[in-house]
Amino acid sequence: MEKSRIDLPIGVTLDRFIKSNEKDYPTAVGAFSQLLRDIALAAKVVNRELNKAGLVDIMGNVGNANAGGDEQQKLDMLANTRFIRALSKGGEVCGIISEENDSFVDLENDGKYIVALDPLDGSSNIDVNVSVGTIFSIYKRITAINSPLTLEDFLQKGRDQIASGYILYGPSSMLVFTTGNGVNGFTYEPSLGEFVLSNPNIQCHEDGTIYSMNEGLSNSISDSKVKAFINYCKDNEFTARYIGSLVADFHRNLLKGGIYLYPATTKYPNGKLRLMFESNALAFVIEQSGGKATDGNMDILDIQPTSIHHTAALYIGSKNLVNRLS
Ligand code: P6P
Repeated sequence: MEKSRIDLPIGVTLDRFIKSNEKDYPTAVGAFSQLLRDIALAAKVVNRELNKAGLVDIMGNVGNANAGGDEQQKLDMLANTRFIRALSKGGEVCGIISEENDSFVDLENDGKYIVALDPLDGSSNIDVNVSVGTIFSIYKRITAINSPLTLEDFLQKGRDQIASGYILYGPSSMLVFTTGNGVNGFTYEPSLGEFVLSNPNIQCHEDGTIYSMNEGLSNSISDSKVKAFINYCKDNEFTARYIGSLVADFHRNLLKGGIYLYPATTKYPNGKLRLMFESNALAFVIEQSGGKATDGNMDILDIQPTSIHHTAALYIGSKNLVNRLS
């Protein structure tokens, strides 16, 4: 007989999950756990603002562009402020780089961690009520605590991340992250104000029949491997799905199998997507779930960033599909 709701457990909250997995981080138990909680808190605040975006004067753009050339939306700036404020108050993070800031933000504290952040990815979709996301990476600082932060602390390879993940603000909002011990997904329960474990130990299918690319750019792509791959997808009647929000496309492909492609184009000869704010975090998640992420030549996680706003081509998702492009 089906269990009544009375008998059903609430489930494993993020707090309980972090506490029960602290053994994975004996050297950083309290600080690291608190940092994850600070990210979850900021995500709840941003989620609340997004849910009422159509009702308050928070839509549209602020009239200038970020370092990557993207038109900054009002909600980009709100999300950026909320995450920086939550991490600053939490005290575990000493420095932040963000897609919305030209240079690094020194929080002037003795925290051990560095955070790289895309506070609101896909934000051009907000005005039309399409899912958007936050992407984050966590690194350990390199320079001595209480010494001045330098670019060395921030220009770290993705392989050096100690954790990464994303929040997907969709029909339901989810927090998906890895600390190097697999990938777990938590669904936000607004009536409780809790992220509850809903997708334990996510595994990415080795194969898939979904491809996500802006095919309107096809004539400005010179890479013959990409052209051949798109033809392969069409010859095999793959499903084309492109939302225009990397987090939403990535999450679907993570759960169902598939590949997201953003090659080098005439407009973006070094690729559009930001290594430090988008690709590294998702590459860590996809590798931890059994998938793969490259720029067409090497693993994303092995790329040495040359600047905070370093861009690269991105092919990410099911291992056997990404291998066709590498
Ligand atoms: P295009 C959003 O700006 C973003 O970084 C990703 O979320 C998205 O997949 C991509 O760019 C969309 O780019 O050139 O297809 O509009």
